[in-house]
Amino acid sequence: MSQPLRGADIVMRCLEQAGHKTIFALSGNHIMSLFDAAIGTSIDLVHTRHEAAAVHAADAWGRLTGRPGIAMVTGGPGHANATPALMTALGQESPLVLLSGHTETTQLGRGGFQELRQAEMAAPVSKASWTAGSAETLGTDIAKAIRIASSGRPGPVHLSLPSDLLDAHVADNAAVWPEQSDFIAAPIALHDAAADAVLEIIAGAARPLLIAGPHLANPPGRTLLARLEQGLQVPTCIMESPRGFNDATLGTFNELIRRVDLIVLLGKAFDFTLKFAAAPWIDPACRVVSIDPEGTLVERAARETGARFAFGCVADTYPAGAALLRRAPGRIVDREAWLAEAQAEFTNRPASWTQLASNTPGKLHAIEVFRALKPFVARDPNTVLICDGGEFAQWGQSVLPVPPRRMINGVTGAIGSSLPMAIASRLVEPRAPVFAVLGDGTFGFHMAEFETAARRGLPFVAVVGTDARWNAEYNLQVRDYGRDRAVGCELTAARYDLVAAALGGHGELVERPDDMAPAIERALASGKPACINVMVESIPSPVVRKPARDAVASPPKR
Ligand SMILES: Cc1ncc(C[n+]2csc(CCOP(=O)(O)OP(=O)(O)O)c2C)c(N)n1
Ligand SMILES: [Mg+2]
Repeated sequence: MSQPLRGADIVMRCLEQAGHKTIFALSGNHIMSLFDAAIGTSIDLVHTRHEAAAVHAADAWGRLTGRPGIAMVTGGPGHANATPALMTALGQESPLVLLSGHTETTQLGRGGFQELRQAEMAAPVSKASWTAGSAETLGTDIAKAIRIASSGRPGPVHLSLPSDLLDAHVADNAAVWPEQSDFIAAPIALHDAAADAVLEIIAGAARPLLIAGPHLANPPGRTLLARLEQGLQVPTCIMESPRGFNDATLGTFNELIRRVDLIVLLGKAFDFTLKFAAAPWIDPACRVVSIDPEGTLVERAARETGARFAFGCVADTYPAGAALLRRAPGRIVDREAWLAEAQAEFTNRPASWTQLASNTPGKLHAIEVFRALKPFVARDPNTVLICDGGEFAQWGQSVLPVPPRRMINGVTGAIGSSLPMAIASRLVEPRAPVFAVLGDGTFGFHMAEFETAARRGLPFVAVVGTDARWNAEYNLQVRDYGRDRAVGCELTAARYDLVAAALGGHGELVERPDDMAPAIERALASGKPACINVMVESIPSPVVRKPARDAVASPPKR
């Protein structure tokens, strides 16, 4: 009496039952059965104009909801297009599942259509990557992919789905349906004794600093950090930029970190962003604690810091934070002055910035753009702010407030994800403004997504700084090789606003500071995906130093 199901129906049913009802997709031969199986379900296929865009959208979905975003692409070239976008998600520790169609298993090794070693291709940029082996167990594959993506340090997972398995008919009673518990991994707790040991080390420090990894750059993560700051009397920050100590959001972090005598890494990978905890950036006597979901990263911190390594423990970040807070009462040293000192460094911006303005008629200084945008970002706590790209966006990251839902392209420094991310953001957040700030070069990566957004009625405001240049790289050339050897970084001051309008969105061209705020108002009121194309001076990104070097310095090499 059981109805024969296709493998594709099993996949869709499992996703639907687990509550994954939005799938960012781009069609192709190998996955048309999945499109067909979505009919009659509550699953919404949001189809994009490039496979990487589908992955970036799923990445934003994961960061904003805390549950894996789902991307679905075809095999071979579709998978090859999607794979690079996994790197951004891996760096930002964002949960997502990439489902890629795949050559029929019967054609493997025989020159099958679009045959490609897909699992191997995605492996270096994902937490796990494999090819489904039977139609009956597709449901448990889906559950496992979701479980791995969301457990421990979140991240992207890839699962290839051979098209013959998707087309195969499976008797309902032959299918292995996953249990609810198959979708969730049990968290790794920080045990009381370990929490007490960490608290004791913190109590013995004069100037401790807790540094969190990118997966805490979301509302629950920021809330946890605020509670830890008060409950442990330790300043906290998130390091999620490839600029490391020069992250424009962190003010004069360079000055602060020099004075720190204990770094507590909470789910923060020990890596180049920390300058490997080396002198002169960090006091050679500064001790290090690592609490991390991955044993290999605790081990790396221990090996890199040697005798300065004070303690290490494998634990998931949220339960670890909760355990520290639970055990803190009675074990805490009051550090009001140190907390205020750290806060002053984080919020430190050169006083001279209030005077900064454009010297070029018809062009704005980046800071003039963000001065105008600032009140719009601050207006609603649910606002989503996405910062993407080179020098222009760095000014945004240092001038704009950080709403709980701020996303940056992240540790990998990979530019180009912001327009697809804005699409996913609007699907998650129906009302509050969604802003993306990006450079003109970066705009080109996924500008066709304006068509996706307009087609789906998903308004957002993209503020594009057009300096007719890949300016971040141009600045590296000027610094390292000299102005006369700058090559290959020039663009044109193209009318990206007209591109947005042509694709069904709203366009604004801004050439004077006074026109910025009204353009934002009109863009928000348009109810469409909008591009505010701002002609800007080509200037280096800000590096905040104090007090003598209170100036715009050249960017660090990336
Ligand atoms: C995927 C990827 N390609 C290339 C780079 C190198 N890169 C970093 S910033 C940048 C320039 C960005 O130009 P634009 O978006 O115009 O911003 P601007 O620096 O001009 O403000 C480039 C090419 C990168 N980080 N990621
Ligand atoms: Mg540019």
